[in-house]
Amino acid sequence: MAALDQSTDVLLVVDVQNDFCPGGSMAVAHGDEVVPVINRLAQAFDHVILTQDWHPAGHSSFASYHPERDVHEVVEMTYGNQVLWPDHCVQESWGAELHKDLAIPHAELVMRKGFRAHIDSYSAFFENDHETPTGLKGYLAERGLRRVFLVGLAYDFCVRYSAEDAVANGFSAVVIEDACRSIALPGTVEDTEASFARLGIAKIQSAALNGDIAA
Ligand code: VGL
Ligand code: ZN
Repeated sequence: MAALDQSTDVLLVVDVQNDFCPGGSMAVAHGDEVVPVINRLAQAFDHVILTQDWHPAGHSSFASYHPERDVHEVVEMTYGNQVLWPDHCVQESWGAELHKDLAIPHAELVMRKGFRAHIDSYSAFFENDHETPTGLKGYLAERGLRRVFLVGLAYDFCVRYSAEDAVANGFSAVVIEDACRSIALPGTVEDTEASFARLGIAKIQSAALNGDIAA
């Protein structure tokens, strides 16, 4: 693992929100355990960006929007297949708030995504049609940020798709495994691992950056 370059490296903290932590509507097992790991890691980076899943009430990715459908069923949308989720991260709700113990005062951008009623957005770069941009690509490019370290929730959805879009758009991507937790629907973690291997997305442990964190 090459040392960090503070002018071109950025930490992308994905969706560390109440609804993805224990007690939330779409809790990821042990989701809250990433918080102290991420707080510590953030000290190693000059540049930190947070993402926030930010859905209007009645969002089309919610199972409750689809009569006769259950959570985790897959439906066909105009832009492709969409897994249906419990209502989560509704704009201005407690569940959409970032975890209260996340402590990254120097984070320079909070990128909200998933706010269009009829399209979901797993990736921090593009919505699930893979073409509607969030603006993150332009932000990184304009700031000269070229290597994206990814942490957060969930490993097999929003972290995965963000890492894939990072490399597809000319950035390099490094996923810090112990700073992520998975939703783990059948096959989703395995698919994520296979995709990372195929695309050359590096996986590291947070300890690999210990040398970059001031004692
Ligand atoms: C996520 C599914 C739906 C995530 C967000 O943050 O991984 N997954 N919305
Ligand atoms: Zn969502």
